[in-house]
Amino acid sequence: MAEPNESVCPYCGVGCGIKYDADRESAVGWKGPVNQKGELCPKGAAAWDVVDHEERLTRPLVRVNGTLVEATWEEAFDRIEREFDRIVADHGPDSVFFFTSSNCTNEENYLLQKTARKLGTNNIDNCARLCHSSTVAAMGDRFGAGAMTNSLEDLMEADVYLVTGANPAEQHPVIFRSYLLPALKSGTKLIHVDPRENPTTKAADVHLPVKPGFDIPLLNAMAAVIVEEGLVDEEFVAERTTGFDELRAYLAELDVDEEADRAGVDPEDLREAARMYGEAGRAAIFTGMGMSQHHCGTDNVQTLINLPLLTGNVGKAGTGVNPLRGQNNVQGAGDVGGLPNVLPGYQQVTDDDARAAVAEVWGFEPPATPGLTEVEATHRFGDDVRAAYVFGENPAVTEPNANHVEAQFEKLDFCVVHDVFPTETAEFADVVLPGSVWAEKSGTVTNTDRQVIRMRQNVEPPGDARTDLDVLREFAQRVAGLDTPETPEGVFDELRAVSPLYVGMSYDGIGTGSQRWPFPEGATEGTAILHTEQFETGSKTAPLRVVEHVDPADPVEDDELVLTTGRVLQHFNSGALTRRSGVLMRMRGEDVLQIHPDDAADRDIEDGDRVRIENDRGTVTVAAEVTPAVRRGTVFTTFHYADPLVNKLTGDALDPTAKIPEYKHSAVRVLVDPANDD
Ligand SMILES: Nc1nc2c(c(=O)[nH]1)N[C@H]1C(S)=C(S)[C@@H](COP(=O)(O)OP(=O)(O)OC[C@H]3O[C@@H](n4cnc5c(=O)[nH]c(N)nc54)[C@H](O)[C@@H]3O)O[C@H]1N2
Ligand SMILES: Nc1nc2c(c(=O)[nH]1)N[C@H]1C(S)=C(S)[C@@H](COP(=O)(O)OP(=O)(O)OC[C@H]3O[C@@H](n4cnc5c(=O)[nH]c(N)nc54)[C@H](O)[C@@H]3O)O[C@H]1N2
Ligand code: SF4
Ligand SMILES: [Mo]
Repeated sequence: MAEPNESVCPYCGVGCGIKYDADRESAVGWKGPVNQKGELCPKGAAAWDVVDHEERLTRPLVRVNGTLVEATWEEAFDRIEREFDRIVADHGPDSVFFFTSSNCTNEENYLLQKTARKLGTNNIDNCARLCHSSTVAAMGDRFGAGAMTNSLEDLMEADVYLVTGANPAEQHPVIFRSYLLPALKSGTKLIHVDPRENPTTKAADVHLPVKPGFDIPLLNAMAAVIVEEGLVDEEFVAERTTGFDELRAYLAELDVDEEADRAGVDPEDLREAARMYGEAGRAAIFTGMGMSQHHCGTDNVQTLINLPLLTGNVGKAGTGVNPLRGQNNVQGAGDVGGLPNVLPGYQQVTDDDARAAVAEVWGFEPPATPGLTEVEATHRFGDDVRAAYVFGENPAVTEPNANHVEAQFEKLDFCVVHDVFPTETAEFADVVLPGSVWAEKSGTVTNTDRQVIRMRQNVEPPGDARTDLDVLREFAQRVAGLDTPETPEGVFDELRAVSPLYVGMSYDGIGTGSQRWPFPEGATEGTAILHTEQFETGSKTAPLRVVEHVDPADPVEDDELVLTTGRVLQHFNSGALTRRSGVLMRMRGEDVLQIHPDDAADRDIEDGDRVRIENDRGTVTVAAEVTPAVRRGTVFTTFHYADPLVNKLTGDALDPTAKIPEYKHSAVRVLVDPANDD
């Protein structure tokens, strides 16, 4: 079988339509609900490379005398069943932790979270924890929903974009090219807040090169200018917010110049940005990892949310707060309950009525105590957590403080990795289960602007590999005695029955288009713009909040620089897929450290030199790219490579509310690698 059926790109949250093209023996775009002209970025265009790759896992593996050897499915599942039974009997269900996958479908994630809950634990989390959990916490608190407030289409109507801590030109390329750039060409202005100049900055009218970790002073200063210069939407503030007097009093005490200085930006540029945002008829915010991935990530977004509330920029076209989501289904993995504190549709596990409603459909009641988050769980491996099921995630590369993560994985009694490649995490597995990639499965994913889109199978999985849904169904049956619907459509129907957000959708109705949540029962379509009359909290008003700056977790000594990490266009996250694509590796084969010319000169570093980046947690070596694009005092690398494993340098600090790691601020020493002289 090789059929060019409409599927969805396995990479980012844009959710472009792709399918196999037999003539070209490659992936091509189809006219999807987002990539309406069939356009793809280089990653999507190279996505076939991973389907027929020679390193694909094609047989189950089990560890025998320390080595992973090929096994039958029967042997692999017998081992899993025995070990899970034993560990749960000895230590209880909360000794097991499930990593569910933001790279996989709603149906797959739904089944795995249901399995965990049948087993008696809420210990299930996904990469959203590492990504936008802080954004979701702040937006949930203020607006009652953590997702994009607006749709890509209506966002084209904005007069001003404020893009902070995000680089959509590289990370959400089809959104950037097909939605933002056309708007910019027809007059929309762009403010970019980022410590680096990158391809997004090239399109910007104002660039604020914020010091990593100092977004709160910057945003407070912008709010102060808005109040000081009379740019507040008084009618909106009166009708739709609370807490204005307190915030105004706080902002009146702030010295804008001092706060701009603290944030490391020019006060006049900051004032200009604040005026642009405050004077716009419609101003829209896009927010990314530069905001969310700090130990004050929730506070960062709390501060950000004051801007639209002060200026009336929420609840109408071309406005709002729009987190650009990560993987093709990170939105969905959370929507369907792949989180330790919520059931499908973000119903709290602590809510008796929600649990009872779910129990009506499931026939059993999920546990009432929230589970562990992903990094918290890793920190407890070998302690109260004894076993892990890792589905479509590569935490050995992507969790912070990688040397520590490695030591923790070694402490597990039992570890299952369910992936498509022999990843760095699979090195710690006792059993490896070969799953299916995008072209080999069917189901639905939910993209960044809440559109549920269908994936359709193009080819069979290779060798003995099985579709992920099939693997998860047998896992559910073996470890939890759970019978599950056979088809993705069957699972989707059950999901709708328990999730108020998806209840009005239908698999057929989605077709080759999309349906957007919230989609209430009996509605003819989903809701594009949230919070129009009232907020999703159910209240007409949302609170304004006073937020104080919090210093980054790592103190920075005089001879140290601040390492901030992120992404490039050609690679994706741990690189498990993109490092295996010949095309993408030819475009960008290795990592570099961006360093400012003055910082380089201070250290006798020349462009292209091998440099050592080190701190108490680890050392990595990369080539230096000496460039004024990165601000002085800050250096930047990606985390896409297993070598150099940049996460050896990032720390264990977590946001107290959302438990997101501080990937965007680590103190490091940078020096010329002595090996340069060899
Ligand atoms: N090509 C590509 N696309 C991807 C991915 C990928 O790996 N590669 N991953 C996907 C995933 S999972 C995600 S979550 C999204 C993430 O998409 P983005 O949020 O755009 O990703 P990042 O590059 O991590 O961070 C964005 C920017 O934050 C800046 N930054 C660093 N520190 C700070 C700070 O303290 N304050 C501010 N304001 N900015 C700061 C960085 O310089 C960087 O340019 O991308 C998705 N799309
Ligand atoms: N330093 C630093 N670290 C970071 C970040 C950062 O900005 N800086 N960003 C963080 C963020 S936002 C994120 S989201 C995480 C990402 O962290 P991860 O989710 O761990 O990274 P991925 O590379 O997306 O991992 C996906 C895994 O799923 C597998 N996979 C892909 N498709 C399928 C499929 O269809 N089926 C199955 N079974 N497996 C599949 C891949 O082979 C791969 O092993 O990294 C975090 N780590
Ligand atoms: S923009 Fe995102 S979804 Fe679209 S082709 Fe590129 S990686 Fe895939
Ligand atoms: Mo992410």
